[in-house]
Amino acid sequence: MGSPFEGEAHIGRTHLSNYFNQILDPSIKVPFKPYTDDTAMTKQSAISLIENKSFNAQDMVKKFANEYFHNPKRGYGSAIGDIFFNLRRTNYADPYGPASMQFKGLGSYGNGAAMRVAPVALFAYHHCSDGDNHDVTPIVNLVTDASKVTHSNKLGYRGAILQALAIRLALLLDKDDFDTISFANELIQYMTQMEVGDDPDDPIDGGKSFVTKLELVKQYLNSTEEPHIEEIQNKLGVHVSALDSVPTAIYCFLAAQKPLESVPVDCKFHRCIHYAISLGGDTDTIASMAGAIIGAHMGDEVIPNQFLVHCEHSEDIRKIADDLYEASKPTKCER
Ligand code: F2R
Ligand code: MG
Ligand code: MG
Ligand code: MG
Repeated sequence: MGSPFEGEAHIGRTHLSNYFNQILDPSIKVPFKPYTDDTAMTKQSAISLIENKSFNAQDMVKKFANEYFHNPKRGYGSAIGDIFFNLRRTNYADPYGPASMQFKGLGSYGNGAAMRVAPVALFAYHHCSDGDNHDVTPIVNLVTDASKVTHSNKLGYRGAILQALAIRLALLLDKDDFDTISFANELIQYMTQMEVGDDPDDPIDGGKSFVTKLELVKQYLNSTEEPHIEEIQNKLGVHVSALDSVPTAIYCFLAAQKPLESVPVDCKFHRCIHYAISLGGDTDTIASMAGAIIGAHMGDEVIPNQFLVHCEHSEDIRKIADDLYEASKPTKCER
């Protein structure tokens, strides 16, 4: 739903309200929304977990590559295609090799691992819970492995871990009432542990911190006034890097828990997606990540049916979600 606005810096309020009004009005015929790389890779992550009943790196990258070669025109990141070409050329011998060599060995810090992580997070939550919902080690390990096949830069895979931990927390929350600041604080605690030992003077990524971004999220939540869009664009970020988009998606989920002056909409799910798109920039990805978190929190029954009828393959995706639930029935987690 966010894809028609991807890359736009300013999206007019009336323009966006009209977009949603048309989607919600069954009598108006509007163009069907094809899914982009975000959904393409989310689908294939889920299908691989379903077929293998576990994470299989080689199978998952093969599925990503097959989907990409079937239709490469779904707005993929400009570097990720090289990974698929190299994997296919080497017959998928080393599923982590091509990603680790990108960007002169630094790896991608794009948000591509975070944007597709929902099935991995849901699978780990259900499959590896082992009666202990406090231990996040299984989910962190599984997400790291599933991310590094394309995103070996620590900012890339940590963004996926943060998104997965937000999905896990959203599943654990009370549906009607929860404290948004405590939610942010819990994520800050996990990311602080992860960032221990980072060199603040590292010439490449020194000082780049998810904790700093989450502190900003807290500041916005504590403020009585809604932050200006320019403030969010410039400080929190609305870009293709995981650092400049995952905390923003989490903020959209948390901000949408209360009425928003800029998005006067009663349905929380709609408010969240609408708000995420209104920020501009990487609209399809930020909206889909915010949607994954609010979906985990509220369940699929809150998604307006009129949204679903406009989205390509929404019926297939519902079936994949049910199959994922079955395939992830709890066992003791092995790793
Ligand atoms: N790519 C887009 N949108 C732009 C064009 C879409 C348009 N609709 C069209 O087709 O005309 N969207 C998608 O890309 C994002 C996910 O990207 P992903 O999977 O992380 O890809 P990639 O290529 O690995 O990283 C994205 C870019 O980030 C920069 N970058 C990453 N790591 C870097 C590093 N270590 N050094 C320097 N730059 C780095 C590069 O520019 C990468 O190309 C989502 O928005 C998805 O919707
Ligand atoms: Mg996309
Ligand atoms: Mg994944
Ligand atoms: Mg995008």
